[in-house]
This record gives sequence, structure tokens and C-alpha cells, in this order.
Amino acid sequence: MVNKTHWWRDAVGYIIYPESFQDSNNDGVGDLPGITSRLDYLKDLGVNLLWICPVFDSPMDDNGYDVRDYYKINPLFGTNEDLKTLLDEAHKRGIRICLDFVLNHTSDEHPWFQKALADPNSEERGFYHFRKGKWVDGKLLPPNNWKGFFATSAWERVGETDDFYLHIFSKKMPDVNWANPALRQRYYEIARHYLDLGVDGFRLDALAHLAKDMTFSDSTVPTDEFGRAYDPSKFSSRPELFDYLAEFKREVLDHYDCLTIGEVGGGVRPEEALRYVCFENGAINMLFNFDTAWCNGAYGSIDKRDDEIKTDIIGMKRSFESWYKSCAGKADLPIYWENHDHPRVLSQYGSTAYRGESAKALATLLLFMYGTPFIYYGDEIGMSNVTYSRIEDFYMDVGNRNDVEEKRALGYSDEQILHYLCRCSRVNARTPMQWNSSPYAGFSNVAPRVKVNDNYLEGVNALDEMNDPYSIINFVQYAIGKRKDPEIAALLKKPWKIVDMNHPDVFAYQHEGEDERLVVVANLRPYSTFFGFYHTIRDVVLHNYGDVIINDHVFTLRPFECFLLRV
Ligand code: TEU
Repeated sequence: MVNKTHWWRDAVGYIIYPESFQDSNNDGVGDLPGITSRLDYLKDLGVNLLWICPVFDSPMDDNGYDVRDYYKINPLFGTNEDLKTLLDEAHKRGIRICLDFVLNHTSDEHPWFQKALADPNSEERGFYHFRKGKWVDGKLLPPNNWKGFFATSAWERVGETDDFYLHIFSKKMPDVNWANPALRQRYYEIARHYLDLGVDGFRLDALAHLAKDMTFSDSTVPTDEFGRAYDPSKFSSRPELFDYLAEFKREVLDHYDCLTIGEVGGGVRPEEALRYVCFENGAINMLFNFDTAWCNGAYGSIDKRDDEIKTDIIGMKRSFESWYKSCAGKADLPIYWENHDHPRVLSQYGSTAYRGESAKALATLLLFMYGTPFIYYGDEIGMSNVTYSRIEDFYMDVGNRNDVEEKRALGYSDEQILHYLCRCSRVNARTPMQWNSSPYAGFSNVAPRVKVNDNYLEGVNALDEMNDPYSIINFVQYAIGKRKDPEIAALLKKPWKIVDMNHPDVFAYQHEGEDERLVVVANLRPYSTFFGFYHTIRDVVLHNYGDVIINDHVFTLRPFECFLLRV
């Protein structure tokens, strides 16, 4: 075992979706040399930990989350040598890199799956979940009624046989069988390979789902119009999973000073999360959950009007508080507003009408809370959702393609579906980084695979913002610098709590030191509100308006007005 230094506790993370960050060879797709070319930008911003979404060889059915060869970099993104260069150049700048490690499933084009299909008696057949379908009234049905995350059955029939294979994501992404020790060893070998190469850790994709209910019995939750049951409990946080993770830790992770962040969706509760991440015997270091990613009622909201989408700020505060109370002192926590699976946070919780104010308020809340903050690429310049005019513009995502098919079958109009996608699609967070106002926002010299958001021509780009002293990016850079101020860094480690939990518009919290507090006050509404404040202000460390309005201990907080105060 090696001595773990927990270096991530002082890190500021940054999430990169590689195909949309920087295209270096003008094929319209971002790549590893492109990321390398932007390391100085990232260093100047102040981030020192990157989570890069998958870059391994893939047919790109799910944009890299369908891995065809774990030992080869996708030629779209570069070469294995490019990865080594990126690692070396990042480390020279004090930046560590976590790769996205997809270990719940492979591509159906992976050699393991191809062998499993070709030879039912092969070792590889046991690397996946193959089960017989059920004949009912002369019709062959899937082994059970499980529905996957991509709006389809979780089963796909194998040709004309009675066999089906399990896929909780797309049919081109067969789930692997973690109950099989030989399969687990294959993944441990892959992990060692990259850790030995110098990768600093992994974001572990869909980690909650590695163990399944191996009875494969029908779910008893209500089924949808097609008789399918969406029941993540059948493949989320199941007991056997923790045995697998303990083995992964024992055989691999304990031997490297590496960071592991599990993606643990499926509704994991904070108290359950400790089984994954607690200091005593958790197998991984942190986990991303989704409790604070959809606090505005937008999730699955195709039937809702725009005026029904409103941030439940009290609910959001309660979520952050619940995770803190469950985990503080027992486990490390990441803090993030969004990743590549969510709409842009500025459109979710901020406002394009108050782009600068709301982006700065959201950044302040993120950077001075507890745990390790992760900025999603483009949030530092206030990127927001797209306004595509065609459903087909969302088709780069298999989840959206399946969703459109299902919604059309349910009778929704294309206009309703398009409006819903513009509000909720994860494609919103996958548009090219907006570097400047040159064609294609300086991302590429050719039309990118994912259409650029046109607002790069309206100043929403890094270069224009760098030239504006009051821009979002200059605010974020300054704020990250403030995190490194020794007195503020010390206060950030003090006990944290919400201030005025029941205020419906303001998200305020504090860190309480021995003789001073660090306080964030943020109005998360596009209208003014009042906020009682009974401390003597020693220093306004950050503020996103030009002046301060406080009378008789009451702040008048203008739209998205926020402060970082020492009191
Ligand atoms: O997402 C995982 C995922 O979609 C589920 O875990 C779900 O989010 C959660 O349980 C809901 O509560 C990861 C990647 O982030 C995503 O981009 C991929 O499409 C997916 O896995 C398949 O690899």
C-alpha cells in the first residue's frame, strides 16, 4: 500500500468534454493535443485537476462511453503518445488528470462482446449478461420488464436466437458481468495500465450499476405505456457491488496515490454514500450524485410550461446540507453544478438576462462551499443552453435519439419535443468551447460535429471576456485565487452551515472560524429581494455589483447579487 496524500482536498477541478474543447487538427472534433494547447489557459484560470470524459477507442454511439478498445486512444482524439504528452505537460504545470473509466459496459464492437456472440461457450460469454427470453402467446419477450436509462427495454435479442443481452444504456453498450472474477481482473489490469502511465485517477462511470439483481426477476414498480419498468434499484448500489469495490481497492487502488470519483446515480442517499467513500473503509474517494443537478423541476418536464420551471432554492439548500451533515469529517465531497449529462447551469439556475451576475453568483456558491469544486468547461465564461431549431441537431446523443422516438410514439409533437430538448438535453452542455469570436468560436477551422452556440458572437467567449475587467472569467479567476489566500483557505476548512434556510430566494452559507466567519450570500432570483444580516462586515472579498445596499442590517439584493464576506 502507498501513503495517500489526499491531494484532491486542495484542488479546483475542471471537467472537459474532449470532443468539444479544442480541435487541433481541424476535423471538427476536439482532441488531446487541443487540450494540451490549452493547459496554460487552465493554469492561468487556477484549476489544477482535470476530469476528461472518455477518450478511448469507440464507435461513438454514446460519444465515447461505449468503449471498443481500452488500450487505444480514439483516433478522433489522437494517439496514445498524445495522452502521454498531455500527462507530462499537465504535470509540468501542476495539473493532475483523471480519466473517465467506463467499467459498467463495453461497446458491442469490443472484441470481448464479439467473441461472446460468436461462441456461446467462450470465456467472454460470461463477461456479459445473456439470458433466455420468454415465449408468451407465440411471442418472444425479453427476460424481464426492466427499462434502461435511454428510453428502451434493457434487453436486446441476439439475432434470431432465444437469447437476449442486458444493456441499461444503449443497445450498443452491453453491460459487463462484475459477478465474474475473470472479468473484474480484466478491468483491474486496465486501471493499472493507466495508473502506471501516470494518470492521477479516474472518474468511474455509472459505478452504482456494476452489480445487478442476478435473479433478473421482473420489477414490481409501475410500468410505462410499453410495459417496461424503470427501476434503478435492480441495478444500483446493490450489496454485492461493495464486495467488488473492496477487491478493486485491495488489488489496485491501494497501490497508487490516485483519486477515484464514482458516478453514483440511481438515487443514492447521503447515508448510503458512506459505504462507497467513508475514510475508514470506503473503496473510493468521492462520489458524484445528482441531488443538486435538477432542483428546478426540469427533469422529465416535457409536460411543463416554462413558467413552471423555477429553482427550489430551499430544496437545493437542504440537499447540500444533507450531504454535508452525512459526510463531513467522514468522507471527501466534490461540489459541482453540472457535468456533460445536464443542461448548462446558467440556464438551469441562472439567467441569460443576467448572464454576468448569475454566472458569478453560481461560481461563488460553488467555489466557497465545502469539498472539492469542479467547474464544468465553459461555465467560467457563462456559456448557456443552445437554441437549436431542429430536433436533428440533438441527434449526436443516442439518449436524445431514443427519447425522441419514445416521445413521438407517445403522441408529443415535434414542437413540444424540440422545446423540451432545448430545456433539458445534455447536448446543451456539449457544444464547442467558445474561445473567441472568429468562425466556430476559435474551436476549429471547420464546422464542428456539435453545432456552436451562436452567442459566441455576442461576447460569450474567453477572449472578449479576458479583455473586460468585469467579465465572468476574470471574476472566476480572481475567486479561485482567493481560495488560495491562506486565511480564506483556513476558513474554508471550518464548520459549514446554511444561513437562513427558509429564505425562498437566497442561498447563503457560512464557515465559522474561532473569531471570524466567511459568508456567501447569493440571491438566486432574477428579481430583487431582502436579506437580514446581523454581522459586522470586515471585508467584502467578492461582489458582483458596483455598490452595496445595506440599511439597518437588511441587504437589498438585486437580481443574482452575491457577496463573499469576512465578518
Ligand atoms: O451516466 C450514468 C447514468 O446515466 C445513470 O447512472 C443515471 O445518470 C443515474 O443513475 C440517474 O439517477 C454515465 C455517463 O455520465 C453518461 O454520459 C453515459 O451516457 C452513461 O453513463 C453510459 O456510459
